[in-house]
Amino acid sequence: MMNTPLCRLLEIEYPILQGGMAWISDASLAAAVSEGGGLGVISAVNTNAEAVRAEIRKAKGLTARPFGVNIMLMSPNASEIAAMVIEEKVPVVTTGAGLPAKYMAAWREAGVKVIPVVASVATAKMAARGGACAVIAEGGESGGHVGDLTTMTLVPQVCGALEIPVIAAGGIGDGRGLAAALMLGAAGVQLGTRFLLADECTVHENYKEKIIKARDIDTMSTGKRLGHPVRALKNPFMQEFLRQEYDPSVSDKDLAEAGAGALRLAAKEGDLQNGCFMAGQAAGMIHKRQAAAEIIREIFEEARIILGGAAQWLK
Ligand code: TUI
Repeated sequence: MMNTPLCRLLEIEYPILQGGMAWISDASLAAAVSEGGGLGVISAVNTNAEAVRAEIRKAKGLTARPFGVNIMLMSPNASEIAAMVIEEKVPVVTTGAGLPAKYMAAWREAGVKVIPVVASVATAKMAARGGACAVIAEGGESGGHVGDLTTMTLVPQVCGALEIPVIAAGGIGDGRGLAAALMLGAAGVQLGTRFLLADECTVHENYKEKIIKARDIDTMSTGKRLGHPVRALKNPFMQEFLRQEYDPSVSDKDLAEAGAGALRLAAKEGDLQNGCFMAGQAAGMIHKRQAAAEIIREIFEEARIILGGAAQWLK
């Protein structure tokens, strides 16, 4: 077991959150992570409030431990999902791609613990002032929608600016990453890519195989022109998207349309040509399938040894 301020805040055994991954993080994965002592998170990005409610109820049937829901604020269903999580008494909400200012009062009143993902110090400070109980500082090594800064530079700066617990995300794939994050001042970590290979993760087999085969240099980010770059594994879809991004004859609208639906094709259909296989740079260090509980246990054991030996360099 570990005991960081985040463990106490969220009532979890290990300070390890599972990232909310659109089309991927369902009740099966979230419940398995929570049962393993971390915080599982159901993604509410790709669907409407009733479908998310069904996943929440399914997760409640699989675990009595706390779990969270991730809301992507750019999603057209964000406000109905924001209301539904209160009805379902979801203990923790994480948010991405914006700040949840307009929902904060209702969530706080209902006792929901709100943990926004941030990619800069300014956004982190706004989140803390707005009543967040912790923030996830996500570096550009992460998969999906990414910010500019690296985890190594973002996390200590956010930790230096806030009083509330900071969770490090982006580029963390094992116990070395957890130990390093704690050294940077974080109270915990969030991992997405590693949990793609959890036995309980229902993503398409082709997605899992691509992660297993990925090398360090096999992700790329595209879409900066649209204001929200996305990191994913290199494949024909990503190469073509990059080509269109640099083609001035392609309008922003056409470019955005070229991206729509590609994540679903990857996650649900395993479409190797036309799918967008979002993944972080940690994909290169993730090679095996395991139960979610075993992933958490292994990360903790690795970190325990590293942290225990950390004083050896001191004279
Ligand atoms: O949200 C993510 N990662 C995601 S969302 C997603 S779904 C998607 N699908 C297709 C295209 C685009 C997205 C896939 N991956 N991570 C959390 C995150 N939030 N990263 C960066 C931010 C962020 C950015 C700006 C948070 C707050 C923010 O505030 C803006 C401001 O005004 O400062």
